[in-house]
Amino acid sequence: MDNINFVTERDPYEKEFHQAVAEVIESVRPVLEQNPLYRNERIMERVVEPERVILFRIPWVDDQKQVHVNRGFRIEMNSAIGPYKGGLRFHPSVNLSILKFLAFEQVFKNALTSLPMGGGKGGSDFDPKGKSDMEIMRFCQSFMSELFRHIGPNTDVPAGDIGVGGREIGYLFGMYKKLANEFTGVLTGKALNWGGSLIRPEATGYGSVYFAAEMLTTRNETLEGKRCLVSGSGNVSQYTMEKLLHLGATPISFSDSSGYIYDEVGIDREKLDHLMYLKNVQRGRVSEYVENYPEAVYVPVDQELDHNPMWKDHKGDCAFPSATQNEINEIDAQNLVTNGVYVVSEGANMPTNPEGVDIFLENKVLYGPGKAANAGGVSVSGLEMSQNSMRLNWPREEVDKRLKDIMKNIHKMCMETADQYGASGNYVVGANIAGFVKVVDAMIDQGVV
Ligand code: NDP
Ligand code: 2IT
Repeated sequence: MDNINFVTERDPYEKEFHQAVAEVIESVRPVLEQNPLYRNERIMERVVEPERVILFRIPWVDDQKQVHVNRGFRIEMNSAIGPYKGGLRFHPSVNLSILKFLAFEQVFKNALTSLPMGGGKGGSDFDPKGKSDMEIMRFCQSFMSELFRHIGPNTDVPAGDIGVGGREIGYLFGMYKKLANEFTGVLTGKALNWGGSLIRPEATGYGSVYFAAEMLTTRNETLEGKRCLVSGSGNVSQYTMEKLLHLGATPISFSDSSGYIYDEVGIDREKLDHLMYLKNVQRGRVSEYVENYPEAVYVPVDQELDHNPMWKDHKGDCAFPSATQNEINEIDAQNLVTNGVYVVSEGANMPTNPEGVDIFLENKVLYGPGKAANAGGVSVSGLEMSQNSMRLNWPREEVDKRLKDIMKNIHKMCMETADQYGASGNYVVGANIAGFVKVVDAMIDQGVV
């Protein structure tokens, strides 16, 4: 039970899921060795098996009256410490393996927040790119017309992820409310005037920067003056850049799946506002940025290359991978180290492959793995759930302070746990063990169910 074979044999095609499980198994091996109870209770076998997987048909009609069929999923992974909680991803690459890896990571991430949330993830292989608002609405309504019977404010509370932002949460919520005949906090990431929380849109990016700042304090440094490579250009990336600016750092890049922008002199407030308009209102591509800022360069990236030139061709101090899984392989990790990067805070989920992680650790990079560094998003989702239950709204300063405190606490917990297991400075070991122990102890308390 403490090697990955039993998982790969059972589900041979789920390679992203294997990757996520293998990392946790590796980290928690000393814990299993010290606690025979975990082995006797078959805890590893239990924790890798989702409590429930829901798979459904999503038929919808496009603007040309053509019928399409997509596939919908919800992985209800683990409810030992609270209702299932985690985002929905709409992207053509979505499949069972990707959602199981995300749900598995979510279980331990949510445990680290110290809020009462279990783990889940869902979504569809639907591609929102190029779709009209009405097509998005019809798709979301069809998706929710099946999902609604499986979720609820005390059962399973979805939110956004890639391809699911404020617009989609609105359409999903409207359909849920109609079908359930109930106005309730069943989704997070809602707009402010109908139950959303201040700081939720900002939370993942802000949290990832707060985590980087905490890691830097261990070397008596701050983010002030640091040059930061950021990837992605969506929700997480944008608010990562915003918080970097607040703290006196200089973001110098961002990207999408077609290529990246490098802006040598830095992306300032005005440029970031323009990017936010370009992405969130015009729903354009990052290549269009150079039309307004010709001093920046746009570099198209061939996804088939064995490395990403954004991580190779530019010097920096910090990297904030905030696009998607496995965007940094071992070549990229080595290139980053060679270019002087010594802080990596993962806004995305599992953006670095295992060989890349080893390179960061061998080179003493301050490396914050996604399940710790990007936990700010789901933390403020948890705070949105609390506000919904109390039927009140906290002011911006209050939510931001709570977010900052949670990120500090996660950092401390990871550090202390790593120290305790002889792996000082290794946030991967710290995060995996701290999250794992909390969840599996709750499972044991609750019996074999
Ligand atoms: P968005 O949809 O807002 O943005 C996604 C960004 O990543 C886009 O720039 C997109 O480019 C790029 N991207 C997506 N897929 C790929 C791919 N296969 N190759 C290259 N680039 C890609 O999503 P978010 O910002 O919300 O999510 C980004 C990451 O952060 C994900 O890993 C997500 O799981 C994680 N995360 C998100 C949280 C949240 O609260 N939203 C919380 C914690 C983690 P393009 O437009 O070309 O597709
Ligand atoms: O990966 C993640 O933590 C998210 N997409 C956010 C989940 C949430 O429930 O806010």
